[in-house]
Amino acid sequence: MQVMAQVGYQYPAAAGGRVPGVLEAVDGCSSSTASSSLQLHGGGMRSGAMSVKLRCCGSLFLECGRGRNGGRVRRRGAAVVPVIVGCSGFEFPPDALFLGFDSSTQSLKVTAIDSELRLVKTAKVNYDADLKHYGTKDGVHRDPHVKGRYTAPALMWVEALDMMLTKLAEDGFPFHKVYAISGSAQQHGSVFWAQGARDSLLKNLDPSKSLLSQLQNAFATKESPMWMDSTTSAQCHAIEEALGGAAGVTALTGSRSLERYTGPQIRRIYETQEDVYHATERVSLISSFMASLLLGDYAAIDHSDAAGMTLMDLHHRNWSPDALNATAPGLLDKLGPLALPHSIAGKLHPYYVERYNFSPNCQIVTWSGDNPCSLAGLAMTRPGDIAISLGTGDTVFGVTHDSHPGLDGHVFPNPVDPNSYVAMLVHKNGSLSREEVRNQKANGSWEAFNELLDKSPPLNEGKMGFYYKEWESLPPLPVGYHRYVLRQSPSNSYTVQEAKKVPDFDAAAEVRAIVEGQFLSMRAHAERIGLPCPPERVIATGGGSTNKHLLALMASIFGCDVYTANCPDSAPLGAALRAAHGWICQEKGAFVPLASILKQANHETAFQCNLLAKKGSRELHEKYGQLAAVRMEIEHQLLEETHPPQAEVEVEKAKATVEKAKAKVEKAGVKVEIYQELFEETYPYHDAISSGLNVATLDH
Ligand code: XUL
Repeated sequence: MQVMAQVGYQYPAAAGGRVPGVLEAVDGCSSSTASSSLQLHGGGMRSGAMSVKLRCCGSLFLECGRGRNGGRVRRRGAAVVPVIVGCSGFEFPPDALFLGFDSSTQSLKVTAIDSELRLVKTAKVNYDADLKHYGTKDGVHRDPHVKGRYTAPALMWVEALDMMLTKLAEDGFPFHKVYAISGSAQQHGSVFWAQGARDSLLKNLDPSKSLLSQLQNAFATKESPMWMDSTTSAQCHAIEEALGGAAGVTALTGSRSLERYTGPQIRRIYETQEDVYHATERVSLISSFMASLLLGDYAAIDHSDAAGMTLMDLHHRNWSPDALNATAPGLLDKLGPLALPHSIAGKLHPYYVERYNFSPNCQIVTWSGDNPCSLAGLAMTRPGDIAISLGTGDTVFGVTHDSHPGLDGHVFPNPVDPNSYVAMLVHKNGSLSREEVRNQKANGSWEAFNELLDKSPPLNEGKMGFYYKEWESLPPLPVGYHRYVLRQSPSNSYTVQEAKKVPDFDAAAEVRAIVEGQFLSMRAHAERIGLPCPPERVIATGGGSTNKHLLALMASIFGCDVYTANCPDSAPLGAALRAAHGWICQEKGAFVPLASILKQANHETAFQCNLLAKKGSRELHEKYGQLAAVRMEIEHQLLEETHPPQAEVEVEKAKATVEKAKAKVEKAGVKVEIYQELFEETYPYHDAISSGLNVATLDH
């Protein structure tokens, strides 16, 4: 087959000079086939377009760092830019079903779509309610002794899969029609597989037994660090220092090194539970962990989810040796290979064929993170749109071609288009804080909450609140509520000068303050990372997107129409679509653009969006713009007052030291409570460093 494609490309500024581009085939056609038939025009420019002629279609990588004689020029910032050449013209088998899981913070969900992209089944296992014996609250364990330490039991996720498949079987779900399965999972969380788990357990799953009963000894630690954890400031700081500071690590990996990110979490395990680290054969993300259960083997981590680890070189899409060195020794062997998000991980393990009657040809498409999968589920192919997910935490994301949007946000490869990126903001206190205010001011009722919201005027008469029930990630502020009444200037706008801090608001003002405050913060930070402002559309998703009152306010603040998707669970839906996408790419032996799959359906699909709230007046949008600027100033002040970065680092260093000492004491069989008391007493933590060491020495 001969394909002509016009390909746009960009060199990073740092690549500099006149560097001819060289195309390398990576996926879909072999290197020799591609290079022997390539004709390139336009190399040597920093950005532009070129014509590409090749005999097959597939994913290609443009390497901007080779000399004219073909020798590799190693220069700083040289990048590999994925170039996708698409195929179109295909049909899914008429009876095919595609399954998408979502192993989220609070539940395991599943969504099935048919060959016409219609939703045919959804189901859910809630961890707190259906798996009470793990004792989680909101799906997590909060360590009562270590502030900010959040974990979840890996076995709970295993049992949830057992339970989900049993549930589907009881409902008579036609497993034999499933052509491919993919999945989504909460990002950043990690699972530490024990030495030997792959060969002795995973590969030998016995269909007469549950997964749970067979994987009891599969983990080096039963408690998995997860995204809500904030105990790794010291590790983040050390990693950033090793990688050229905040700017250096962001340029390399697409994000700052953040507490919830997997690299710092692994480093903390290495520092505080060295025996666990050495007993680990493979570290999976939750996404690749769940895929491994289905595969009966270790599944690779995909490029999109890997971008949330502080370990992957975003531009070359490989593990960065510098980042690995800054994290823990021997880590490369424990991570395994990386994979393109649309790649096939392998066939479903025979365990599921025999136990549930799946087809032996059912394919596992590489799993990814929940935010990347949501982007697919919302069919976000237009760069002018942004998505806002109102969940446990709130996220804002959109498609971008800029891989360096700044320190506030995160950038990861687009899971359905390796030629673009996703820019994202994460506010940890989403519904966590909204629900707290609802419980305190509206008797736990959303109806009462909405009535109060409607009672208070737009802009809240200058009453502005900051509500952090848990440690916030953006802005990085500790638990606390802060309320201000702003002064109105003679020109009628609100200013930060003479803003008065107050202890409380009345119920209506409090309810408006939390919602306006959260949306203003999203708007201001979204603008800072280069997301469109105002966007063409906001597509709202997640649990909170069913509340029209919230969406009306969102439309006023963002200054555009707000849509919701036909199916509010965009992450498992996106995973199901990715299953279909990966399957068709495999069938065609080439990359198939997602848009052409979505275009196939000439009827209403699960991926259509509905207009829920019309944009407000332009004047109000502008006034909210001024308020957003004031909010950023106050955020800045709060950061300076409550969060001097160096003190925070000291705190975390001390915590890590104490934990390490605690682990030694535990090993020596000494009671650890004494230890904890000592730690609490020695707060603020500088002193804890020395007291921690003293106790450890004493007990030995
Ligand atoms: C993203 C993040 C959260 C989790 C929630 O960086 O930490 O959105 O993915 O599941």
